[in-house]
Amino acid sequence: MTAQTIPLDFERLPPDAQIARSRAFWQIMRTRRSVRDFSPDDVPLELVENAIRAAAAAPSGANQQPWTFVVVRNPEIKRRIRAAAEAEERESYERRMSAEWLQALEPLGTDWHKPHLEQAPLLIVVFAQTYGVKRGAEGAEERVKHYYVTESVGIAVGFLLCALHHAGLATLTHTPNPMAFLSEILERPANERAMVVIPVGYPAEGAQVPAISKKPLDEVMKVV
Ligand code: IYR
Repeated sequence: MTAQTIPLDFERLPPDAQIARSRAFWQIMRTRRSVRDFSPDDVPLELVENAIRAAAAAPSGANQQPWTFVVVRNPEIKRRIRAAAEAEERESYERRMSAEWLQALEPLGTDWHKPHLEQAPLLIVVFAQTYGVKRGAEGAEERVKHYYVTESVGIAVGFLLCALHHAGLATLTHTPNPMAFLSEILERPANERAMVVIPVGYPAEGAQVPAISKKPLDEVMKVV
């Protein structure tokens, strides 16, 4: 069976428009920072829906789109996520993480306290579908192999962070370790594994961020 095709929807832009757009996008993205100090102001759900629509447009292995974005607005569920994350993080910071790791995190000033998990008006918890599930001929559940799951979800999370920032929202990528508690609290099925918790909202008045910088282009780009 050969693939069905449709005409590509693509507008070739004039070169100067391309330059202008590429610069404008860079100028937007260079101001993106991880925020740990959120205002309690609520976020219009449509902004989040549109950002998740953009994330879900990401390429994925065999176009299997192996992701689920759980939007948590319920304060009681946020509270439970914070409590469980802090319990794991406390164990990590006090026992599991190596001295080298703790030293690498020093410029960020992070510790096991995660008040932002409750302060932010919402959390997006991104789950990776490690395999798919379909109904077989006899109605029994069958597993469908998924390909490049981690890469696919990573790309979608990148799209999501860009979209939220572009919409004027602040985000944090939080990766409590281990993350199994998220499947329990959010009652996700056995084929899903939590990848990242993204608090979303507006920065608190006077929010501070670490004084860190990005590597210059010549350090990160090589042309051959
Ligand atoms: N997951 C912990 C530790 C942590 C690890 C890295 I690598 C970071 O860039 C930041 C934090 C936490 O969320 O605090």
